[in-house]
Amino acid sequence: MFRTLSLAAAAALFAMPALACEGVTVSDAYFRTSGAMARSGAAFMVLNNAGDSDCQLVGARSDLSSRLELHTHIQIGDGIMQMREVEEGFLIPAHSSHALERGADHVMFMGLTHVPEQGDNVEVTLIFADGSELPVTVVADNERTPMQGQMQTGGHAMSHGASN
Ligand SMILES: [Cu+2]
Repeated sequence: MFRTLSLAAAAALFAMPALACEGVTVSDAYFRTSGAMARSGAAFMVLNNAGDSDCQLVGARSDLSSRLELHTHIQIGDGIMQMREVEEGFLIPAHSSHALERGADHVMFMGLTHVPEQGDNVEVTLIFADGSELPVTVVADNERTPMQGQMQTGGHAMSHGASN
């Protein structure tokens, strides 16, 4: 009887919607410190999903901070942007990508154990909803402008970049 129940439970687990993340890779990753005392920082990157299933990024960890959060920026009126934690994380659709970029979604490092120098490598482990993890190396680059890399549209991202 007990065994039958266990098998049923196992079957139910496998029947859950698949959110496989094995096809996910990261490109264009960099890290910026923020604030005069550089107490915090943020990582930006493009998450590419070559797989057949959607994937959800739900968290991250790093030796550089004991508290990493997934954040986004929202408009609170008059062109003012504010950071908010996104507890459900970020969707990376199958055969598509999701950009973490200045003035939008990012991985927030609250309270740094030390301040990385320009060009230093920051090791971050991304955690996905399917339980898998992806270690990525993010280069500290405080000199990078928001318009470098992927995003080439509009000028608004410029004014919000300073908060990160
Ligand atoms: Cu943030």
